[in-house]
Amino acid sequence: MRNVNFEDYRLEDGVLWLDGPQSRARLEAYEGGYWRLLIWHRPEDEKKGSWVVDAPPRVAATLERSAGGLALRAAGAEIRVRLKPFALFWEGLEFADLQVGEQPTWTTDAAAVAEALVGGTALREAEDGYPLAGGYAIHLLEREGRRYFGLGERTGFLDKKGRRWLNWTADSPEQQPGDDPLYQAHPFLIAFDEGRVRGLYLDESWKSSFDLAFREAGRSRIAVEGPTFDLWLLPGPEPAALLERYTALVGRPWLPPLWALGYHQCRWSYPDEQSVEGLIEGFKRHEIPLSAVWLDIDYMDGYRVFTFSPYRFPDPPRLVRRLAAEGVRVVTIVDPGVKKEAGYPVYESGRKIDAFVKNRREEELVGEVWPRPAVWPDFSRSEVRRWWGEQHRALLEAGVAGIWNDMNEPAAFAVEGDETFGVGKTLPADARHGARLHAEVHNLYGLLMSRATHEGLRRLREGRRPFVLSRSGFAGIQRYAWVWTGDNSSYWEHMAMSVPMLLNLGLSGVAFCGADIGGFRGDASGELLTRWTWLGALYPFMRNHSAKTSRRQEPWAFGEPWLGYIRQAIRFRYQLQPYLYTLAEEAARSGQPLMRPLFYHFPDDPEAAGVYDQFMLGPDLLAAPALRPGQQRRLVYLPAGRWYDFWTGEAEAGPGWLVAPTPLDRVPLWLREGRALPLSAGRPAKSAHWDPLVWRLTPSDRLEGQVYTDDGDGYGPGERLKLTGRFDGKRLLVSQEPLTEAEVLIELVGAAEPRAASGPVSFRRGVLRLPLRGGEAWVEW
Ligand code: MIG
Repeated sequence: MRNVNFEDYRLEDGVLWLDGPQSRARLEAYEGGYWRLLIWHRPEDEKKGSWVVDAPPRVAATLERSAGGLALRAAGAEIRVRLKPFALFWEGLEFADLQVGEQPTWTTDAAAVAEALVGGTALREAEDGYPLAGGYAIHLLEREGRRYFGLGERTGFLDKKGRRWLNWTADSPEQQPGDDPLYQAHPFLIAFDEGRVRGLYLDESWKSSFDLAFREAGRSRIAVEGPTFDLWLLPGPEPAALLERYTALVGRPWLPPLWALGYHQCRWSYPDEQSVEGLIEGFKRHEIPLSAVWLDIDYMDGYRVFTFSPYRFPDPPRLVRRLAAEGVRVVTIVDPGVKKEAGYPVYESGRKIDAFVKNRREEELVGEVWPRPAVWPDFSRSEVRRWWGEQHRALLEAGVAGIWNDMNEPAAFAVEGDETFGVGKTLPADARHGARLHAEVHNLYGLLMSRATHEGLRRLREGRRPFVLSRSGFAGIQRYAWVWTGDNSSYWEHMAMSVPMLLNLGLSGVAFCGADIGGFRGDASGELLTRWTWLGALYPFMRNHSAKTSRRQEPWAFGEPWLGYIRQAIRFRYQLQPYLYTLAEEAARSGQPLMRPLFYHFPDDPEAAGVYDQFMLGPDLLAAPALRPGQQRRLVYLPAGRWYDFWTGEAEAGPGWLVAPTPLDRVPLWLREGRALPLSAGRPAKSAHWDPLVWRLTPSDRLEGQVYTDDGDGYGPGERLKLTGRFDGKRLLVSQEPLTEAEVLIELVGAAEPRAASGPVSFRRGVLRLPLRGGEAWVEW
């Protein structure tokens, strides 16, 4: 690696251009306080575009020379640059020591790039420690007490400092605590210093790495193996502001259909019609609500995507209708691998448009995955995405409501030229996507596949919102798909790890995500499944899923007493729907995650920043799940303010730690003072016009709550209902606006028997209930 320095500079149209012997660079300012640093070498990269960024309007920066270098200002923000040795100073972050690969790998000749990047040292070194030979690297000087968050889906705890993380999507069939990378690649890092956050987004799809004070305690290193270095700097200072900015850049989720927020049941596999019907019977018999059944790979005819086995699923539309009558949807898996077989329409029509990825000799690249032999669509081309979207017609005509994209890292069991067979493979980095190398497109494969799926569903299911789940993804995946965390196991450790994993996914813009409840591999137990279902009731995506080789883990699999607790947890999920849906609408509007670490709302509380096994669900609920077998109690940290036990109404004053009991019939939850939480009666609802609507609140001097309501699907208008209240120590008065025709109830936790009230009062398990009539209700003590 050689150091990069710059010798000349000029300001042109408010953009700073830097020139040096090895590289050129540009520093641009954008509306919203963003800066973008682009470094390149090949002339054609001067115009480098982006696969995901929707750039806001550029603003002209002004330049001033100072003793230490250059000061660039735009819209109240400032960044300082030193040319030699190159350094950048921004928002308390200091970047220095910019390096370029010893043997620059970039040339205009794809074959030469492939040789250098792939055949040569780069990838091999990458495996044992990833120093990344080609490309660029920049260092970020460390500061004591700094924490790092984001980076998408990762093993480990909440703070990502002290390890190095690779961005290279990979199948990870047996996750271990130290594994990296997993299925997703999110080159988005949040640096947290004393309550203030800012973001770094490396807009590069090539393999990249973030070494966070690992090799050297004093500095971190961001490296990319491609020909350019494209870094966006995003100011906070609050986490919510940063998430809003980041998702404005890479995309926000769409408002999901309401049913997607319900409980999902999956298994590899429910292999035939009878097993699906038996499953539905089970849910009915045990009085457990259910939103969707998922069909894994065995529904297909010989793993041919977009087909049903004619023997096991002789009449899919009839099955879907029977399930619909019970309010249950069907979601089917679709893998990218297409069976290479003459006469198979998906293969034939794909070949007609030259849809498949090529090898280095420009022939169709052949490998094996579930179908053998298999070829892979090149989703980097828009005509291929369109063709792929069209293929969904067959499934949608059968009535399928959502699509599950798996194996899209892409995963392979075998590829031509490689004699070994086994899981964990991918396409060769020198495979061709048109003129591009797989090395450039690899990390985007899942994102682009989900995009094709999402856009196809939008076109083909007119007037209904798409639902797509994806295993792989890149920054911005939330625009097209929800994400689940892949093949975990039925370990208590994996349940515990799901909390920081999902929190960092949320902090990386993926608001809708979940882990397989009960664990995918291995054998669950009644207790594990109970605890996991209670935790999963708070995941943005709640799905129980298990592998072929695992013991059954449907809600009733372990009998009583577990079944009773699991039923309660799933019903509780439905009770939470109005709140979840309101948060979902906020996610679609401003990119805020549903599950948030404590520091998200309490950035100035140093104790909160370290908590990895508790979280906020939206701004109003704090959860501290039981994560250990036999657990009777656990430590809980409550940040500043008053908190009310969601179940008993008992009040606690934060900041401080308490020891809370962890009975099996609930997940420990606290309601923030002054908030009114919208709930439902706990049954699946056909629309988000909640009836009855239940406001759960605590007696505080000022109360506020909101709920988003609409048809629950489609693109009709929505409305926010607001609840406000006051309590003067004697009298509580609440009102809702606007009024609706639905029945509205008030639930007060932590209240004593009242003296008088505006309507009939009932008491149950410490909760006082009364109707809200004509938009108002009052209670007097
Ligand atoms: O090679 O479709 O992560 O959820 O059940 C395994 C079968 C392929 C991996 C997914 C898992 C799914 C399984 N798949």
